Amino acid sequence: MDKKNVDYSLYLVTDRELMYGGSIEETVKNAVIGGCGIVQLREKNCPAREFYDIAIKLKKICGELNVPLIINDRVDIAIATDCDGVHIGQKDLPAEIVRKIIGKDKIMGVSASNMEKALEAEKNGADYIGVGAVFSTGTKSDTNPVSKELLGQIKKSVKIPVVAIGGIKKENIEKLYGTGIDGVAVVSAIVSEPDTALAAEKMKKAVQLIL
Ligand code: TZP
Ligand code: MG
Repeated sequence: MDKKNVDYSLYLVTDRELMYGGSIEETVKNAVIGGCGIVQLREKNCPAREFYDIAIKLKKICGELNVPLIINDRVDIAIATDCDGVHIGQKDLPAEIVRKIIGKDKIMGVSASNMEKALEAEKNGADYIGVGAVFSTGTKSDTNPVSKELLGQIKKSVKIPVVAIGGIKKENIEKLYGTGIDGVAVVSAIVSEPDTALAAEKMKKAVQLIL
């Protein structure tokens, strides 16, 4: 995996509780077949062993399909499974410490919902930033709203890729047009749909119109 060549345009974030049906392996596989270029394993309230076991299975699937697998929050699990990277938020370990732990070749994504945190994330070694919530979402409760204007300003102010997140659907994605973002990260718009591959395919087409 070359972290310089990651396709951030459609970024899948998992949540088993929101899946329409099927296994997490099938869901991820179909989402990637449908067009997701990167996958984040994000399972809240998941015991370490279970998290590890899922990560191992997804690593095989993502590896075969040639897309990076990123682990949310858990630096230990990212290292234990030798996944492609880790995604951390403002309540997780500090970015500069995570960078030291994982080394320079792994991908580190950092969530930021304001300019200060975005600039800080870049300075501390983030490879990309996740910016949101750009729309209202039922998937995560403690989100800060990010306006289209702020999203565009953040994109202009950093050199690393910016991925928008939060309530993004194929029906509202056009509202992000003109912000210059590098991609959108979605949970429910893909995993909660009955046909995962088709949902990803439609999202991919919609996102290509705004990038
Ligand atoms: N971070 C900010 S909003 C969000 C996360 C993980 C949830 C996005 O989920 P959805 O279902 O795409 O709104
Ligand atoms: Mg986190």
